[in-house]
Amino acid sequence: MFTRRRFLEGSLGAVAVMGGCTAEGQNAGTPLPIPELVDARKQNGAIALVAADGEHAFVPGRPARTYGFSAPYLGPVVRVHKGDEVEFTVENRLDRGTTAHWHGVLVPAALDGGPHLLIPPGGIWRPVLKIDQPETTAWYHSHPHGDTGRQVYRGLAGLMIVEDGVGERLGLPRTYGIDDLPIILQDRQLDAEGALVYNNVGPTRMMGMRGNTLVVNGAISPFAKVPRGLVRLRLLNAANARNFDLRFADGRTFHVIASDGGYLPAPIGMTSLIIAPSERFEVLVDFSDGKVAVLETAPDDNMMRGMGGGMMAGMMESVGGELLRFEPHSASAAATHTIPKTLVALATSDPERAIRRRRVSLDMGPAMMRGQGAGGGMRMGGGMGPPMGINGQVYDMGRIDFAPKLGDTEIWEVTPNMMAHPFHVHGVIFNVLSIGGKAPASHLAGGKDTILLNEPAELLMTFTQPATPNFPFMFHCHILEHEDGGMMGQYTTA
Ligand SMILES: [Cu+2]
Repeated sequence: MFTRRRFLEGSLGAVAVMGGCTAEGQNAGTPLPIPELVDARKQNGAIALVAADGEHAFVPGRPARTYGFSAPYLGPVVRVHKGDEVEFTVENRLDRGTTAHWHGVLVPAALDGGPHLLIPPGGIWRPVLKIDQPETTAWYHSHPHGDTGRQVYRGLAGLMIVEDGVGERLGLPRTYGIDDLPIILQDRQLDAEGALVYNNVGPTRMMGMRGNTLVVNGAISPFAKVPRGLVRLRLLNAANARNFDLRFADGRTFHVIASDGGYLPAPIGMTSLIIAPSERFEVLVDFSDGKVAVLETAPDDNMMRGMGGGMMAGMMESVGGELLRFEPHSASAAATHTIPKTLVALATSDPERAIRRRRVSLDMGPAMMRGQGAGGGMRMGGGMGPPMGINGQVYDMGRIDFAPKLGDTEIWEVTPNMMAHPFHVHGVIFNVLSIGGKAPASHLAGGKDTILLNEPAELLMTFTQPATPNFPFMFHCHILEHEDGGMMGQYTTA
């Protein structure tokens, strides 16, 4: 269905011909790039990140202008440990303001790297993060209001690993770059010269920036040599807008062991997995049979409905095909062959503890045009085009939308409009009580910070991190063009 040939024809034909290197069967391909691992404990608890311009060749020999954190594109994998204090130094060598948001890391809002913590060009930001949460895969990315989509698209993102020793005790694969692999999934629009194309108008504005080319850790259709045994993939969807619908070409079962907030109670065998922008899943894949295995994605069918949405959807890229090929070594035996039967019991959260319910409507199109709510209506969000908002209101850095108290437990009833939206809340790990009136699928039943919603959902959350009017937490759609367009709100816990 999604053969390599079709992928090349569908998404890369022009570039491939010009590159002259992709005749089927002749191209050894690109090795999967493995970002540098920076472990805070090996750096005396101090980690430096420099946001700067770079050059990165998505298509070999055709460098594109990019951004990166201490790298030409993307950034190092940063490993931190529960109980430690880590001093970050984030330097901005770009010609415009940026931020570094620690997505999925529970820290006070004044250290969270949201839009209120803009680092001006030439500036340096030094947050000290106290790491206090269970083992998980998080990430970091820039988050300046109105420019997040463009900056992340250019490369300002990286993976972050929080460790507390549980994975080691469970005997999970943990040799970085060997049987523990960072897998950063993105799509990019490349022109005939291999350069990045970005726009935020028309259909892109409405449905988010999508691309004609699938990339993994910045490489097109790379391969990874893996040991014959269990390999752990830390999957991150760092695309601006598209969902990936993952499966192996041979239909093999893989086991989901963790989501955004950490481990699930037990591994869940699956043959396909949808991962929305900013979600993370850790999966175990068994390569003991020694056969080459191809990870691929179906095209993304999350497009706008109604009001000309169908016509606009037809103008959008929706690429499916090969993401990454795994080639097991015949000589290399893996350290791990056994999938644990159980992992970590879920932290029980009792809906009875909730002291209030809030309604959150993710609005675009008619809901915004009608001007529901004060300050909504035709007011423009960031960028060009019709406004987007939450509860009828375009995001405003000076307005606090919700003000729960520290320690409160609440249920948020979140309703998506016009299309599915990946909803993200800063400063909490929440539990999904229901989606469309039903309990969530078991791989979505653990701690989450982002959930893809095509139907109304109930999210249960307890506020443990301080947030003030000067430094509030964000909640928003993680389709970055929706966020930049105003589909974002903010809350305090003072
Ligand atoms: Cu959205």
